[in-house]
Amino acid sequence: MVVTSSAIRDASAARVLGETIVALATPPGRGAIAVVRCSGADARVVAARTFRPATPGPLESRFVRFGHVVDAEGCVIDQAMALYLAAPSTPTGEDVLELHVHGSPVVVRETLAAAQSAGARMALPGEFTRRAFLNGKIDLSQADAVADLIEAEHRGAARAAESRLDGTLRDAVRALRDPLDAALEELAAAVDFPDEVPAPNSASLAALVSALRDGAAELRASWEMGRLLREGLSAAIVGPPNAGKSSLLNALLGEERALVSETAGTTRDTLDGQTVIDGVLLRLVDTAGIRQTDEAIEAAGVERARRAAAQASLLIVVLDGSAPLAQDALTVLEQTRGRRRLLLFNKADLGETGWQQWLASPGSRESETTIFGSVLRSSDIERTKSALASLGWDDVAPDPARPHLASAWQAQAVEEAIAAFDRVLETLHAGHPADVCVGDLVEASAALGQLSGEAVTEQLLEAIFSRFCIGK
Ligand SMILES: Nc1nc2c(ncn2[C@@H]2O[C@H](COP(=O)(O)OP(=O)(O)OP(=O)(O)O)[C@@H](O)[C@H]2O)c(=O)[nH]1
Ligand SMILES: [Mg+2]
Repeated sequence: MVVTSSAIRDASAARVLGETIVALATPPGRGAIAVVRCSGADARVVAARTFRPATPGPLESRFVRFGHVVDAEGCVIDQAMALYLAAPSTPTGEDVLELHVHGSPVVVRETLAAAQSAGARMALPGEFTRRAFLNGKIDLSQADAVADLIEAEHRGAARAAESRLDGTLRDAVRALRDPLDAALEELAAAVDFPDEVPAPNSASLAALVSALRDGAAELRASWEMGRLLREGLSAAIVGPPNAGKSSLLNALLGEERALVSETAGTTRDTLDGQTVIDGVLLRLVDTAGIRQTDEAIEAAGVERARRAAAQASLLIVVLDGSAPLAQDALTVLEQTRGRRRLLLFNKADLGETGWQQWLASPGSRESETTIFGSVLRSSDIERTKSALASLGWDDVAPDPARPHLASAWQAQAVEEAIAAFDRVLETLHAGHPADVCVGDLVEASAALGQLSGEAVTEQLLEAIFSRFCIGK
């Protein structure tokens, strides 16, 4: 069921906003400081009962005070700094109290207990952010962005989340939804007051809907980029033994991650590493050299290599370009044909027999990304990185600042809007009057509204806020 955000806000607000919540806002464990955060109407009461300032006088909003945290009996738990923020200009829109105590698990536990005796209850996962949403501080795409920002493991993902937090996606959605809602209002008026308001012109409505559909399709296309920025790309390094696969992994990572030796069959198991190219996370997997073998452990390694290759979105096929291409090399080339792959003919410093053999073979006539070089040369590693970027993200460097979809529920909402736009266009092209389209236009508007949180289901709210940890 789709309901408006104000209805959800009213219902949920009545249910939860009365209570004051508390949680540890910093990671659990030991640290220099830990921040225990309270939000709700009674934050001031909690402050009065748990914090004793070193100098007399009440806490003032936005001023940090030094003092002691005390338990229900008035016994000192720890020295602390207290920051009080008065509603409504706070992250949650409610009164907020932060107690900065020493980062000791015991102190944290006792401070949380003191806050609970003072009237607060433990927060549920994501409840602080949920309150920010319910109080109109952020929209849903921003709430999702907060979760992404916390989860981000590299700069590209963090910058993408930040830009959505800034509202780039919300603004892009509004640019579609505002004209759509204006058209809907006009249609509704014509239906309600046929004598006073002229029926809208079908041709101009069709032109508008067609432009909105294009905008929505552009957003849909941005999902690919959003996913790339968030999850990165998996690339398996495969090839026959001794070709230089592990040397390539080390060079790309800039560290001696994998063992390298002149003995063929050095790598037995798969090895992971991560690097960032053009702001995109590349999840690399080095694998055992693929060849026919009777040796049980090596065979198991080869099996794992095949599995890693099957799961990766991109393959880096490393071959010895200096020596004649043996059967193992030809088999790997054949078995990875048709996959998104980069062919790296390595060991150029030792010769080019294998490379020339490849150039003379029919396979080389397919247009493929191919490099002849040496993983021991930094210029060739740079060429390899550029080649990976153009293979992985189609020559267009992903731009985190561009509006983009970042999760499956957003992609689904846009998909629903596009389907509704298509139905409207079909109806209009079939010559039906514009007012027949009201239902589909409402659906399109509701689908887009989900992105900004202006029309959302309880189920969706649950799905989004359950992604958070307690204390966020
Ligand atoms: N001269 C030269 N030697 C290289 C080059 N790349 C790798 N090597 C050497 O080739 C040998 C094999 O390198 P590895 O990186 O272990 O090869 P691998 O493909 O991981 O081998 P396995 O794990 O056995 O499948 C090592 O002695 C490397 O130092 C290169 O471009 N030029
Ligand atoms: Mg290796």
